[in-house]
Order: sequence, then structure tokens, then C-alpha cells
Amino acid sequence: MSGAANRSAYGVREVNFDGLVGPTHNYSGLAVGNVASMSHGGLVSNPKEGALQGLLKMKSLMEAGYAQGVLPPQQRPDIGALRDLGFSGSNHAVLTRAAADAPQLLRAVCSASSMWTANAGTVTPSIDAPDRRVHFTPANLQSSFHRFLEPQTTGRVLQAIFHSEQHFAHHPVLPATPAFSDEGAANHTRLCGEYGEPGVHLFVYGRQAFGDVRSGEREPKRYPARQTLEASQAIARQHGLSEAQTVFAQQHPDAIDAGVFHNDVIAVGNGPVLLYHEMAFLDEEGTLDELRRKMTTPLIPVRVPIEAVSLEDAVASYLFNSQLLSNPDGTMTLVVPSECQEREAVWRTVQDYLLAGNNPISDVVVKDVKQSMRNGGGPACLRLRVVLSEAERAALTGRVLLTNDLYEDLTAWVNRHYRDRLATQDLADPKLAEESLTALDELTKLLQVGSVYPFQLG
Ligand code: SUG
Repeated sequence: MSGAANRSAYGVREVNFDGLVGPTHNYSGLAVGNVASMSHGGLVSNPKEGALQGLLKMKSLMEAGYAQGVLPPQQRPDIGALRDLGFSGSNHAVLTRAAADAPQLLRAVCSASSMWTANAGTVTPSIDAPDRRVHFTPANLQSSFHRFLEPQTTGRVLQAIFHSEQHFAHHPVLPATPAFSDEGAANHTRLCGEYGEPGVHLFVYGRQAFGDVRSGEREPKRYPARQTLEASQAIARQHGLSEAQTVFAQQHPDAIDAGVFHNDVIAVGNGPVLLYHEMAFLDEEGTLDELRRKMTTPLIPVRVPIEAVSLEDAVASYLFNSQLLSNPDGTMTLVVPSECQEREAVWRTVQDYLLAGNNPISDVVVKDVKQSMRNGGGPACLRLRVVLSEAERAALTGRVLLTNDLYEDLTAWVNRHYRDRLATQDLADPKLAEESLTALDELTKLLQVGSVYPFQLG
């Protein structure tokens, strides 16, 4: 059966599930090794604008014909986490004491970081899994405290939406310990022909936990490597992926030290195309060779040399954190953050090299997601890619696939509940916590996903 016939038979499509920006979105400088987060800590944020920017991106991609889904944000402030850390009394008392005694903890439990759903988990499409179900593992995000608070609710949200046991399989979060440090799909790329054809899974890791002493010499010196080889291998095992279906490649340590804290800050793949910077992989040739050997369709590498885009430009513009989307005529559209237009070398590379080059990328769409970008989250961070057949899409629970009506409802919901100004001092305001819970309670009804938040579960 040809690729096209295969696709039409099962209607397999990639659905981008974007994370909604939560009501407590703020700039707290929490992410070590993430240059944007570190440099914007302390700025006043605009959660309403952030959420609306995200919704506009989703809407425009839906209107262009791409399948678009949405995932709810998490319960913040996570007052339960503060209670676990010894703060007690009423919610008001917990927030006030944390603000006075441990402001860094208060900032962490208020982070709206779940918006970056590329870090929500790793997903394997059913066509690649031995049991022909879609497999999910929420990422443990143990590298930072504010993100370590996400996986439990992420797991509940994924299980609520991908509920049908016939179609979906959910795995436990990996042990939240440095050896199994996992940041989800941000370090995972599936390369294939048509989406409905078998794919090869490229897992990119920053360090090896149980390696020999020599491997330590090739680790970053300045910033942490967030993904381990052992975590990536465990996920491949959980999902039933064989050696023939997987490639494990080490990220270049110099790139991590320049602020490339996830592979998706320096490479993006879609179908047979791998768009990457020459400093993405420690062993560039070896990685490409293995991909070529294992893929059943010819790999189309699109390599951006360091002379064209420096690591600094790559990190500042987030060129590689673009979404690469397939069009029905075989071309691809690159959805770049507007910061790419602000860097001359980057914009020139987009025009003269990517668009003019001999590759399927035929057009570029520019999106303004500045509220997220200031925390180091570009268009690709904001979405979790889930390849689904028609039957799997029909088996989704809730109202999570974007339509005009859902867009209107979500926009009105944001306008009703969100603030347009949030400084770090505002995080202790008990009214913010109340507003946030009221908004989220309403959201779960709007999305029809049932009770997923700790405050709803009692
Ligand atoms: O984990 N920033 C996130 C950004 C994640 C981007 N995701 C991908 N590349 N897939 C992080 O570093 C900053 C929060 C703050 O500083 O307030 C933050 O967590």
C-alpha cells in the first residue's frame, strides 16, 4: 500500500496539543541554563496577553487546516507543595509565610510552566507500538523544582483525554532522580514518511548517568544536561520500541553551555525532514548515518552551519524551536517566533537558505508568542505532538480539539478571569489563588475533561 493510500485509509494526522498559558504566568528566573528565563526574571508579566497569544497561534493553525488540540494549565499556586514543605495554616497563612520566609519557593509553586507541553511527556504513535495503541509517559521534569510539580497532574490530564484503553496506553513517570532525568518530547523526534507509516525515534540526551568516567569529559561544564540516556532508553522500553526503531544521540555539550537546554532549541524534525544546527549533536555524522540506516524512507537533512547562524543567534531567536508542519501537497510550513525577524542573520538564513533551498520547506509563518518566549518557550515548546488515526481522534474524551466555538469560549474565559499584569510581589496575593481556582474549575467544565486538579479531587 502506498503512503498516500495508507494515510487516507486510516486518516492518520499529527495533532498539536498546545498548552494554555495559566493565570499565574510570571517571570521568576527559575530555569538555570535557559538564557531567556535567567535574563527576564523579575519582569512584570501579562498572563492575559500570554494566553491570548497562545490561543491566536492555535486558531491561525487550525484555520490553515492543521489539526489543533488544547491542554489545560495546572493548578497554581500549588499550595499543597508548600504544605509538603512545612508551611501550615489557612491557604492565606501558607502564602503569606512562604512569601516572607521563602519567596523562591512561592515563585516556584506559582510557575505556569505547564504551558510548555513539549515537556509534558513522550508519545509513541500506535503504528510504531507492538500493541497498536498510542503510548504516553509523563516527563518527571526533576531537573527543577517548579517543573517537578507538573507530572502528577499531567498524567491525570493525559489519562482523562486519552482515556480509551482500547486506543491509549499510559506509563508511569520515570523515577524522579538525576539518573532518570526526563524532559519529554522536547528531546524526542519521530522521523517517518507519511504519519501513518512506521517511524524511527530519535532520542537526544545530554548526559549518561551510569557511563564510565570518560563520558563525563564530554558533558557540559556550565549548565545542566537535563536529559539522560537512561531515561530515554527506559521510555523506549516502556513503549515497546525496538533497537531498529530507535536512535539515541548525545546533544553537543557546547550547545547546552550556550543555553540550548533541550534538543528542540536546536533541531526540529517532521516526516523525513530533520532541520538542525551543525552544533546539535556531538556525533553529527554518526547520528545521521544511523537514522539513514534505520529509516524506511530517505532522510532529508537540512543542516544550518554555524557560519550562518551562531549558537547565540539560535538561542536568542529560537529559529529551531519552530513548528514544522506538513501540507497536503507534500510541502512543509515553518512556524517561527517573531524574534527570528529581529536577528538579521537568522532572517536571512530563513529566506536565502531554508526557503530557497532544495527541501520541502515552502513557506514561513511568523507568530508572536513573546510572553512565553521571555521564559524560553517558543512555538514548538508550546505544543505536544500526538499522531492519531481517525478512530483515535474519535476516541478522545472532552472538548479538546480546537473549533471556532471552542476558540471563542476559551478567549472569553481568558478575558473573564486573567489579569493583565503580574509582578512577582503579586504572587502572594490570596485573591490570585482564588481567581486561579475559579478559572480552572470553569475550564474543566468548558473542556469537559472531568476533575483533574488536586482541589477538585479533595
Ligand atoms: O523548562 N522555562 C521552561 C521553558 C521550557 C521550554 N520548553 C522546551 N524547550 N520544550 C524551562 O526552562 C522558566 C520559568 C521562569 O523562569 O519563571 C521556565 O521554566
